Amino acid sequence: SHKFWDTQPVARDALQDDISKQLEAATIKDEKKTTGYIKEQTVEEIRKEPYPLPAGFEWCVLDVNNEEQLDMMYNLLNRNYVEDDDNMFRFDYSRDFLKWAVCPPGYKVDLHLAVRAQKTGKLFGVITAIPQAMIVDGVKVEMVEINFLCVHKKLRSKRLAPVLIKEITRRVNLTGVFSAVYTAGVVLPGSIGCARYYHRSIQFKKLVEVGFTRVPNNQTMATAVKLNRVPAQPITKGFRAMEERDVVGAHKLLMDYLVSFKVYPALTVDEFRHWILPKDKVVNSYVSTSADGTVENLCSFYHLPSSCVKHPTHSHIYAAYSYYNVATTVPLKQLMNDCLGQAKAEGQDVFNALNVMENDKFLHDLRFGMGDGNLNYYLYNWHSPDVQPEEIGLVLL
Ligand code: NHW
Ligand code: EN5
Repeated sequence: SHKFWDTQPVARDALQDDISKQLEAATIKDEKKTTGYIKEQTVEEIRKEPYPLPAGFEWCVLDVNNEEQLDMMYNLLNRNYVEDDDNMFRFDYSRDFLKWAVCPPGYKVDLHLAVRAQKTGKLFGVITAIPQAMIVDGVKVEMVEINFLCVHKKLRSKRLAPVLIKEITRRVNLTGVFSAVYTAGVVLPGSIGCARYYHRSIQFKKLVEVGFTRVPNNQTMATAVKLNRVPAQPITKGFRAMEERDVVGAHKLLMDYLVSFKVYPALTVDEFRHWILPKDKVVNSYVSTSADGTVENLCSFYHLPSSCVKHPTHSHIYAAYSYYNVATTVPLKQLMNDCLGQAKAEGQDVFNALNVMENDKFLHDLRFGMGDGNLNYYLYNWHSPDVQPEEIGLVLL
């Protein structure tokens, strides 16, 4: 059982709880609707005072445009954030990445929440929320995306995470938003679907050295290195880095594509511009257009290195993560092979992708292998039918 999650408005196991009971009559008038609030609330009934913290700690917000505060957030995450199952690698989101990730159009500093020691000011916990409208089974809902929940290793298992979650919920509720979306490697109540991580080696030898992958039994290092070569030059005609002049067309291309999924973000042009325009060492995107400039193909990846926790010589693995891709005039496989070449040119050691959207169409043929990690997708206070990975049109950072 879950002492905290059992008190929260998230989908219960269908066996435990009747779906109809979770859908408040006020939201679901149409019997055929499969999606709606689990608990209806108004801003007026939300508590006005912050939740209490254990003695010696206080709430603060992080202004990531202030170098000192950005450093504090960076350091907490760099030392205490997500690791793989064997504690060999730990995500090392860069400072520029963090700024980009938490400051999309409409962000609120108040939702970059942290816990610090009263005396020293040292950070012990963080959680962030950014606004994002989502489409769930055809219904548009104002939500926030939750990310970067982290408690310092020295303060683990003391129930600080539920306090962070309750306080960010309260602050989000005060902005008139009552639902959220998030992903996690761990299984918790409220999951709507589960995706798998796949990995494509780019610097095969290094990945073996750090223990990220191994030489298959039937191969030598030399043959494995050869098999993992990627083309230096893109094959897709007119393939180039995306620019401002492509934004409106690429936005339309992506949104027209995303309608075919059961869960996806309702991106405005400004949000799309923020998330997709190339940013050095943060996000790369590429397009190809017809003669008149119509964007026909789009691919993108973000940069998320991991520190090698124990390795004596290699400090990091540089990983590109597949982001949003749409192919209309070439096979998706070809577009993604070109994308792999760009990731290599950008100095990446590995290209990671989830089996969401149509990624299954290229994973096998482009030599991706299944990783040992899962990614569970969650909704808070929004009922949704379960979704298969290929029905998910959302990639969170
Ligand atoms: S997932 C990455 C989460 N971060 C990490 O894994 C970093 C390394 N780990 C830690 O820092 C991406 C700690 O282990 C954390 C837990 C802080 C994870 N999500 O304080 P206690 C995100 O950021 C539950 C949600 O003693 P701890 C998404 C756990 O089940 N809940 O544990 C974040 C238990 O509850 P239960 C999680 O190890 C989404 C309780 O926490 C969780 O010291 C957040 C134990 O607390 C997780 N990843 O700290 C939800 N991991 O009921 C947002 C554990 O089982 C919800 N727990 O007893 C929406 C809010 C906004 C709504 C707006 C309308
Ligand atoms: C919230 N926005 O476990 C995100 N990564 O597979 C937070 N494994 O890198 C949620 N264990 O399989 C994050 N190599 C959840 C993921 C947490 C990190 C994580 C996994 C994903 C990962 C690697 C390294 C494993 C090291 C030992 C992995 C094998 C790849 C190889 C490719 C070729 C065919 C054989 C397998």
